[in-house]
Amino acid sequence: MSQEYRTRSRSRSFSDQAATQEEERPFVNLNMNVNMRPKNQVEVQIGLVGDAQVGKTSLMVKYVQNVFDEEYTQTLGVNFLKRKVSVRSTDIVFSLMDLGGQREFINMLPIASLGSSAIIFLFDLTRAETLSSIKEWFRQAHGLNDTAIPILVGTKYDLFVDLDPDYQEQMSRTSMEYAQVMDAPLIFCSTAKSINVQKIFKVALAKIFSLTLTIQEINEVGDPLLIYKTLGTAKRDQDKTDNIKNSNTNVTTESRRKSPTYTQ
Ligand SMILES: Nc1nc2c(ncn2[C@@H]2O[C@H](COP(=O)(O)OP(=O)(O)OP(=O)(O)O)[C@@H](O)[C@H]2O)c(=O)[nH]1
Ligand SMILES: [Mg+2]
Repeated sequence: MSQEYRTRSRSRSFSDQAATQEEERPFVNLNMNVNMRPKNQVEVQIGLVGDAQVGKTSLMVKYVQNVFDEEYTQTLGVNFLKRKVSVRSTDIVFSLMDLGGQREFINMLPIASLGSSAIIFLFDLTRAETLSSIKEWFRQAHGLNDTAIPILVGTKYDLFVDLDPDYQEQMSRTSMEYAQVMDAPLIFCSTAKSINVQKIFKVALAKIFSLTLTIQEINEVGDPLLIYKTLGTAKRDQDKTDNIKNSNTNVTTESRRKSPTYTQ
């Protein structure tokens, strides 16, 4: 990393990131056709997995209820929340399945994996070992459902930016490598400071339905990475893309993924 970059990175205060901070929008798009035609509805299940305390429940609750709680409440088993969003003439109902990260709940991994169109693999940017654990989470979830789109999410970016720049660079580069191996879009987020939270689900939706997304990528080390264009691009089942136009359809896909090989 160049000295110039280091200086820039170190001096970057959190308030500098207002540009990347997200506006909170209504949870449900209330735009309706004037003739009140019933909309098509598609239900999409998304699993959230990763080590204990990486921030899975916080992310889900922030996305659905726009609330962030600093207190930690361990998830016992699986939490479940729904949120509806509108895309063109279709209502998409996200069913979010959040699995407690303690090893004792691993027997419930099928609940978060089977039937999911995307699985969000979360790690804590301030704890490198939680990124390492992604290998095992991915191996197990992929073994249960090799058609789900994997999304790799680094959490607590608000704390990460205050860490040593060398650590930031190492974590960023290693997570980029994991994302490549998993063929997973990579997103760094802060639930506490509303950075990239909405975008995680926009990327998931775009990948599931092969929609074009115009959000700009962020790929400079030290920034809240948002890399998705060339990742998660394995050939989609055309039926799946068409499902967005059909009502009351659960989304399924054909098998498409190889087992990964990591270098770290
Ligand atoms: N600073 C900061 N803290 C966060 C963020 N996201 C979550 N936390 C905190 O991290 C702790 C753990 O968050 P949880 O969402 O409960 O973690 P979890 O992954 O659901 O944990 P398990 O249910 O045990 O698997 C809580 O104290 C949260 O407030 C974030 O973006 N920034
Ligand atoms: Mg939890």
